[in-house]
Amino acid sequence: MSVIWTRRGALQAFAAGAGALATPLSLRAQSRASVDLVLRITALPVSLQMRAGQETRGLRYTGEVLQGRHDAFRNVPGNLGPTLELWRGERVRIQVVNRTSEPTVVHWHGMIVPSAADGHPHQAVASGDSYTIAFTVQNPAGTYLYHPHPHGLTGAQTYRGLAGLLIVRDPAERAFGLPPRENELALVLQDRRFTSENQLVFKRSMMDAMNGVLGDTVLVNGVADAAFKVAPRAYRLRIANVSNARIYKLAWSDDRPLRVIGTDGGLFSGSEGIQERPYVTLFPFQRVELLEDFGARRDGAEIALLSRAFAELGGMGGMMGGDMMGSRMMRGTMGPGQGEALQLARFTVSPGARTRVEALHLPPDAPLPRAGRHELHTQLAFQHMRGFLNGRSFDVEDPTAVAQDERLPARQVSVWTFANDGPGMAMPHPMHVHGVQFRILERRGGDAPADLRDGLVDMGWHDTVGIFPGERVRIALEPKLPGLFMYHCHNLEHEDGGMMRNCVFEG
Ligand SMILES: [Cu+2]
Repeated sequence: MSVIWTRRGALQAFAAGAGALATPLSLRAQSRASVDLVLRITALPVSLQMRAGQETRGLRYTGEVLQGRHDAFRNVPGNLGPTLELWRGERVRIQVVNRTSEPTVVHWHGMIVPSAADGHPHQAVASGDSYTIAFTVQNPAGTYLYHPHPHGLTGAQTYRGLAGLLIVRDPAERAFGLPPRENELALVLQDRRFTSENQLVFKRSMMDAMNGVLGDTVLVNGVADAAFKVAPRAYRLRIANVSNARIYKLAWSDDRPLRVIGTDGGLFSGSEGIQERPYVTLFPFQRVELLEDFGARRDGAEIALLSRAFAELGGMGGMMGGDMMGSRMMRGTMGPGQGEALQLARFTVSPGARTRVEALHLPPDAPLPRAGRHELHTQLAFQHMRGFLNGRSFDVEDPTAVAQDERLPARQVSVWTFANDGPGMAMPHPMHVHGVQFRILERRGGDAPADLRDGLVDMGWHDTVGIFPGERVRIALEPKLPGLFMYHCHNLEHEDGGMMRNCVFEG
């Protein structure tokens, strides 16, 4: 007997169970052979309009629905993969087709998926090949990503256009008082450098390999000079930093504070509430969700989302003076620097009737692990153009190698300390752990820079945490699925430079 799993059925199951896997066991057993969605994602070369003038050559993901909901993919205008929208509890099968000229593999960033589906570099397939993975969507509603993860090629492939948003939705969100779908905007931020013929400029100097590749043009959803017309209403803004190395200091041009309602792993709980920040510090591959009331501005108002200037953070810029002078000097000789002021997107408020902004009713608190019996400690270092985690780099000869201090139990809370105090060059490192969402317990030592500190959003659930030079950050994590996963710096040039290791969740 086959069970037909309709959206309506899923909604009822959620209403009754309020959990990710509310399907009764018997039903799950009966329907094991079937899936809700069968998708195909193809990575391929493209040539398209990314800014005024000539077309730009790059790469891109395309998406097709082979079976199930036809609204699973939403196309994005520029050089960015389609947005994949999944419902919590859906069982998904995805065929990944590699039509690029290099090996590649897709990682489902922030998603709790089995090790076999995670997109580890050793799972990369050659040009012309394909592979298929399957998972059940366990994550809470939130803003996640998919992007390539072949060792040594992640930076170049992502830079050339292989990346996309993955939005998880949950019927339970309807009770939260969030803006409706038509008042929701996703903004994927990527900085790029172009030649005068509009071609992408990737790594071209030692500086790029050390600091990570930075651009002077910010693409939003794959296009330059992004502009949006918005209604005078409250919007849910999902902002994802999908830049190889750039840290953004997000702010509104009219200096209104940012109202943060969620992070990498979804929405805040009721007691965390709305967090107001004068600006938000967003490291590579972190996401943040904002509740922005454009109705608080006058009709026709023009405002911009900016990245404000901040001082260089160690690295080569820091060595050359660590000030704006040094940064400007570098720009002239070596390309754009970290911490430069940039305009990201413009918003024009359409005239119209203001509606009262609904009060938010965020979900109850998720249990917050504060301590774990198992402790891990990893020292971060960047030296001689390579990244190190406890003195080790990713081992290309033995890509599934795991050391004793990289093993932790599944289904138990562990506390993992990342200490950015290793030998070599002092620089910030956004650390990412696959297969989990974690809590940030504390930051100690090496104060976060004064001009970025107030923009840190450390509450909520995260899969990537920015760690400043000299800092020790402790996180608590409770892996749900056992198996081989990874942890690494998400500055893509650091990751490709070996600052990546395996970890095993045992159980
Ligand atoms: Cu790094």
